[in-house]
Amino acid sequence: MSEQLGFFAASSPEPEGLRYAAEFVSLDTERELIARVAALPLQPFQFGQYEGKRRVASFGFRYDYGLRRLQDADPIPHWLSPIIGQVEAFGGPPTHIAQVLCTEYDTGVGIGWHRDKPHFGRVFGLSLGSACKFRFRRPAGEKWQRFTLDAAPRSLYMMSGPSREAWEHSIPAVEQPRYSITFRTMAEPKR
Ligand SMILES: O=C(O)CCC(=O)C(=O)O
Repeated sequence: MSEQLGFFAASSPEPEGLRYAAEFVSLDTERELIARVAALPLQPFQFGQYEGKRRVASFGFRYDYGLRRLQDADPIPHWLSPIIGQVEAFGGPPTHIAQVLCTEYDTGVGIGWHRDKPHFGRVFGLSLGSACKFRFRRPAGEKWQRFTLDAAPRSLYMMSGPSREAWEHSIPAVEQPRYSITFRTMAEPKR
């Protein structure tokens, strides 16, 4: 766990494999990335026959909930290259980002409890525009063990190991518009 994560944690114990970096990008970069994401042809998140309220654009791959498999998506745009370089450096070698999801949350929109699809490996999330409560839970007997990360704008989180595989995560309705860019590696083949 990073020292910064301990500082921002609202409850404990924190999920193993979770790392957090405050001020991962500058205010100028945040403004630029928000403008880029807002200009994308964002579409309501499709969950089989259901539509989520958040609006998204996938690059590299997208998970099709109807077909239950990964599909190719548009290539990752060049404007994301510098930030991907930064994320890969944060992850350390041999981090290779293969999938990117850009998301827009309007005020009052969140994301329900889930774990990311097993096709993906580590998950990195850049928060832009406003803060959110990034909640974690995992079963503990008949109850849930819970943890909340206050994800500040311009911060990056990384989920790996148990924080990614054993804990679910969710974001309650945001109080101000929020954008996020999620960067994913592919899962390593099982031996
Ligand atoms: O917006 C975020 O930081 C999280 C997004 C997320 O959990 C997802 O798209 O699966």
